[in-house]
Amino acid sequence: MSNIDYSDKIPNNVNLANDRTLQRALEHWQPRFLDWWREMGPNDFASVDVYLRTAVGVDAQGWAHYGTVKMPDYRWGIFLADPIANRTIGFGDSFGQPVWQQVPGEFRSQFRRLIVTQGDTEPASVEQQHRLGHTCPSLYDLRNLFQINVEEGRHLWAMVYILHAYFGRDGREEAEELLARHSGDVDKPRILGTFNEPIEDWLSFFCFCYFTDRDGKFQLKSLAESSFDPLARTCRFMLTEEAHHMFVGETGLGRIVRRTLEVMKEIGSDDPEAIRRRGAVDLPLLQRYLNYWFSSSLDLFGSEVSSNAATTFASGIKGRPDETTQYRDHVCSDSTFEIEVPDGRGGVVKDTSPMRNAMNEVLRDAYVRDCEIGLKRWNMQIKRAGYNFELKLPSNRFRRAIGAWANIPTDLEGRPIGREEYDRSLPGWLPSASDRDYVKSLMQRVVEPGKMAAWIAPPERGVNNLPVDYEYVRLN
Ligand code: BYC
Repeated sequence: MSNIDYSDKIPNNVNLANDRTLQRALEHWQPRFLDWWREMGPNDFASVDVYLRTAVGVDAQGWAHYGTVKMPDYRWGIFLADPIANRTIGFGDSFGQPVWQQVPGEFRSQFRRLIVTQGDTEPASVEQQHRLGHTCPSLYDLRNLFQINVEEGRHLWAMVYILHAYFGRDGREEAEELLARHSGDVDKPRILGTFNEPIEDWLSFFCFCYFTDRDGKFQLKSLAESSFDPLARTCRFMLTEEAHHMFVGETGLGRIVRRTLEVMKEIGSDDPEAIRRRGAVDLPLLQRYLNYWFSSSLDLFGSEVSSNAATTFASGIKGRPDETTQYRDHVCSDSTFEIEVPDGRGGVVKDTSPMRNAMNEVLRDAYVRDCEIGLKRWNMQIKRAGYNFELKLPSNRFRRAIGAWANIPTDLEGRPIGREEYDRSLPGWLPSASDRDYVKSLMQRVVEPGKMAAWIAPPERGVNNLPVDYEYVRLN
């Protein structure tokens, strides 16, 4: 196992000290990163002590080391998963050949585009969550938010390392740009749509962690299959951290459902108004938030049929999640994939695409199946409590802004409908202004150790075997 050297200015397991030029370039970027963190990160909490996990090694024992840290002192570093001996290319035209330790010149721009897109999402999410700490429902949740924030910062470091180490001057310029674009900025927005959506309440935050971080899981798993080995190793390690972000989303939403069911039982009613009078989140309201964040996150997979996707698969740049274990045909040069597209007359028609061009859709399908797992769990809770309500994912076609269904009005089941009917129905399908006002009214900060806001149940257990009422953040 490669050890991480924490005596270095930039902790790393890539022997940075042996490459003075690269080390100097990254040490030059480091204060800019810290300036960005101070300006765009959870800066109002810079002086508080947070119980955080920091990686001290990339194997199972080393990556989860806990301690109390002030966030600006977090040791953001560069950690690659250990190399796999004799690894070969797992998919595409060069299947079976040795993986690359450098970027082949002919694939440079495609690699750069994907690495920049991946890197752009990481600081974007920190910017989106910039002010959430002020309205935390508990110290436990506040700590989880900060853990996610520092790790997204580290994921930015992961991509910046690859850009600096393998893309020369272009890479250094892209690394600067990653700090210059900002979520929601009119002139310099983040690259992908969802990362420009504001996250101003914790219900949105939990939905983001559940749906958007899960896109992160699928994209990172695809890049972890890459023939460019340093990128694959970087993404493999990022995935260990990403799992916690999805855990926060799934348990956060599950705790909201649990609390709502408790309130429904107490008042003996499922009337949304009555539930709101008790300060909880009624299930139809939750459903509208799920509709919003799920449909936004679906766009992150790109178009159903994409020549970019075909090229990156053929070239060995980006594979499918678990390429080796989940698929038998790793070349996909003559297979096809069936997709449903609008027929241009208000209906739906089946179309057949070469498999390579449909890789975004293959990923999206796997993603949707993964999203369904949490809903099954929450629906089980609801059913066990004796209620008839079922949370559902809307159709893949609903409210899309990218791909074949972009701007085609459909209902939640994906049936094409007229524009007027769509506009009329939307307030029932997505959070309305009054829904958002209500959710905002719930966002009162609770910072007494062990106490929870009235709209969310406590977690089943604390962090790292500590009790739920541990003081995870010392606000001094
Ligand atoms: N919004 O052929 P197309 C994460 C662009 S999340 C705006 O359809 P392609 C995280 C696309 O960029 C994971 N633009 O798609 C989660 C392209 O533009 P250019 C992030 C969009 O290229 C939470 C054009 O449309 N990682 O880690 O096959 C917290 C045509 O593209 C959108 C990645 O995304 C959109 N939604 O695939 C923190 C992996 N969708 O280049 C972190 C890297 C598409 O022509 N990225 N476009 O100007 C990729 O693999 C691919 O770029 C995409 C798009 C899957 C995003």
